[in-house]
Amino acid sequence: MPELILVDKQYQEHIALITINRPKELNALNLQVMSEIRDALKELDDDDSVRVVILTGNERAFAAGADIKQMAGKSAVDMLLIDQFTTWDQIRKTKKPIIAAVSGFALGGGCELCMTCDMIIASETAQFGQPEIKIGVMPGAGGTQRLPRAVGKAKAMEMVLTGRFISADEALQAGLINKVVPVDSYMTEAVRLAQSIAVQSPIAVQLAKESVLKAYEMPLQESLAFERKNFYMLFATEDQKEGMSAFVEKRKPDFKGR
Ligand code: DAK
Repeated sequence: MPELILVDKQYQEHIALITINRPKELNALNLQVMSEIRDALKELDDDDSVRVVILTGNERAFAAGADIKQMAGKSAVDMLLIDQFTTWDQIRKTKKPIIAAVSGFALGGGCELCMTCDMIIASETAQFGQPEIKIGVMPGAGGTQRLPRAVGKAKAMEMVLTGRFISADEALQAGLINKVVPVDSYMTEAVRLAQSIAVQSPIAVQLAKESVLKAYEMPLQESLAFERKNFYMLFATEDQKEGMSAFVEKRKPDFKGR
């Protein structure tokens, strides 16, 4: 049983919720939290009743970064042997869409964890930042790579080199997040987005997610070829027949994920 996160497999129909639960430490991501998130995502990925996952913290903090107290005394060799990257890579490989519902601080590893998710819904109080520079290091879980792809080089460079936090509004304008809503409705908004994905064909959603991610990982010609194969593959599914028949018959499709 996880101790530092809460997992609700049936938060809503087809929607699971993972809540990071270290409120006193502003949800600092120690090794145990990250392993528990990884394990929960793997279990939810394997569960056909789940179609979308929401990852959240609490109103004050999504996560204020990796646990500085746990990292402070580590040597380079300790960090290498702990090999946190494998855990982060496994999270990135989750097949189902993950929506980060963010309020308060999303800093350092917390910001990187949001960016490892597929979409971000933020409350007006959310603050995003990569403040690692202020403690003598730099982002290590994708912050120097995913942030510039999301907000462009100039803003990413400023955030990474000065540690400045940006507000939810600035993050929205910069293209880092999907939507900003009042603090009392960020979970409702995340659920609304999750529901609009959960009604689609799960298999099409999975292949579409995989294809969009390739836009960041491959040269254009290769990712276009990848997209094409996934597109063809969907014509082998019952959901494609159902989706197109339903359109022609003017009814709602009933997707089974087959
Ligand atoms: N780690 C550990 N404890 C933290 C923490 C953190 N990141 N952030 C906050 N806390 C703890 C505080 O120590 C405090 O604990 P007590 O003193 O009460 O025991 C409690 O949470 C409340 O925090 P504050 O008293 O500081 O609250 P304030 O409202 O005054 O300030 C703050 C909130 C978020 C501005 C401040 O706490 C802060 O600056 N926190 C640190 C933010 C930060 O620097 N984050 C980046 C950490 S480095 C990797 C993957 C990821 C990473 C690295 C490698 N690999 C895959 C290899 C990531 C690195 C990082 O994230």
